[in-house]
Amino acid sequence: MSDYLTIDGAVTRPLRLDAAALRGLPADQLVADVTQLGAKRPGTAVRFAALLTQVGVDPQATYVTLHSQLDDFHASIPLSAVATRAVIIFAHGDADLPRSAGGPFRFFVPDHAACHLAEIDECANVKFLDRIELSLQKGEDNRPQDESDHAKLHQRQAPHAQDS
Ligand SMILES: Nc1nc2c(c(=O)[nH]1)N[C@H]1C(S)=C(S)[C@@H](COP(=O)(O)O)O[C@H]1N2
Ligand SMILES: [Mo]
Repeated sequence: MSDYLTIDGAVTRPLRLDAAALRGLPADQLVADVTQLGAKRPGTAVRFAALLTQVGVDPQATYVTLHSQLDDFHASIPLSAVATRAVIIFAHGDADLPRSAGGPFRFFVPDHAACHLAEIDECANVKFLDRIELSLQKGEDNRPQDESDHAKLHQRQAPHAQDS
């Protein structure tokens, strides 16, 4: 059974994709090595812009909300800030992206700010991503607001994740 990524909300053609479908996209829609974009771990990604083109975004849409049902983590960020530069990491070599690296799908914004210091921060690099929702207004967002909440979030993560 494969995991799916859904893109819906203010779009013309909602989409549901698995990693195999992403692998099959033309090379110019993929980033073969995300460490080139500053990612900490190696991986292959699809350009967010390519997926936005596929779904046909409502011109009125201004926010994108990144959902992880797995750990109930959600970030809602201005679409214009990430539409052209964000990617979604979905593979590591021939394998699917492991859970330990935030897989099966992980949002990644190059040049993000430190956690909770700006709207586009490291917290917005949502792991275990299963749904990307476009909307006309800001959506669900439960990223930590201060350092104490942020520290608590890191506490509940696996030990490998506690170094950021
Ligand atoms: N689903 C989900 N994504 C998440 C988080 C989380 O708790 N859940 N934490 C965020 C924060 S605060 C950070 S610093 C990075 C940590 O990524 P890492 O585990 O790859 O170091 O993931 C971000 N994405
Ligand atoms: Mo963080």
